[in-house]
Amino acid sequence: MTSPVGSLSSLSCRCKAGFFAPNNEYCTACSVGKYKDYEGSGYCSSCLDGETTLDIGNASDSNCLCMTGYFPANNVCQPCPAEYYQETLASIGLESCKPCPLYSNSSSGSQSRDSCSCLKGYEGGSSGSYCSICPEGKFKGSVGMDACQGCPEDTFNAVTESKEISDCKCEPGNYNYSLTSQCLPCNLGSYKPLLASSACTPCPPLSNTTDTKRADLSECLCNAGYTWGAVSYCEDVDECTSMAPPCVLYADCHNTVGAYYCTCKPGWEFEGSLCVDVNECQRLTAFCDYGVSTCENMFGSFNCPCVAGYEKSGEACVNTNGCLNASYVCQNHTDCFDTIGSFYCQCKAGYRESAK
Ligand SMILES: [Ca+2]
Ligand SMILES: [Ca+2]
Repeated sequence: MTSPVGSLSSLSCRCKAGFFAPNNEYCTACSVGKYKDYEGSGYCSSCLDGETTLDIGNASDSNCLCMTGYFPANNVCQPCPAEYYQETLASIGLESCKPCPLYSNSSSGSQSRDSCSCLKGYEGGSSGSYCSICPEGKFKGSVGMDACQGCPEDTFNAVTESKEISDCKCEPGNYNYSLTSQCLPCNLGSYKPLLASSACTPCPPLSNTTDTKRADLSECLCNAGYTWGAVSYCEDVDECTSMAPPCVLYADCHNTVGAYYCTCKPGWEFEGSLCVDVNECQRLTAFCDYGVSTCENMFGSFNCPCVAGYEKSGEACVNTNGCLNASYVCQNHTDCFDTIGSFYCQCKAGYRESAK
């Protein structure tokens, strides 16, 4: 405070430039952002909009400098444009506004790099970069430094830089249930190979899956009795011609679509799972001519052998002409006479039986 020589009281004192006297008492320095460029009473003036001072007690408006976030242009302080920031006083021009780091932006007049926020689809602080791309399987729908969010359960996005949760599609093996917008596992008998919120595809005819949530056609397995085929996805297995005969000994195999069955050969019948011989003689199903033949059981069949004195003629038993087979038995001068089942010799006329 200065006072004219001989002043009688402090009221005669005048504040120096850069100082003012609130309530006309002691002189006080103009605060930051203000100046007073004359000696005497009066108040400090504010710097222009966008300007401030480095310290207090400024005596000239030349001490008013552009604030952080502003730069001087045509003697006026203007805010740095969006996507830039400026963190020092006394900037010298637009070039003192620095661009935000890659993948971030700011509002105009930003005062520090911290005002730069990662764009949608980018997260802050990971992998050494200021902002990093959201990797596959994650998204970020807001501007800011927070981390990318993972896709919801059973969903995935196959793109980077995702900004929308809607990029998350149902993973293979899952489909989008329209009522709840949730991904649900494909039902038994269906599959879905795509990363998409689409429906599951039914397995081809005659095939099925062993579990839900299947992603590939190859998990549609042919039903029992069918096998993967050249014409249709699943075709009948001909079990009868397969490497291992499916029927027991003495049985015939019959193929059907999707199955097969076995029957015992003629003359054989099932006893449990085995085919055993039918005893046609015991069963009285063998129609032998019992006057001239008997019944003889055989494996898988039977026989009707002729009784003594009869012989087979085709299927029938006929009397054996004993004279044809045994003519040598009758001596000279005898005639042979055939009988049913035998023969006898008789002396020709004029001869008599000699003594034995
Ligand atoms: Ca079959
Ligand atoms: Ca038999």
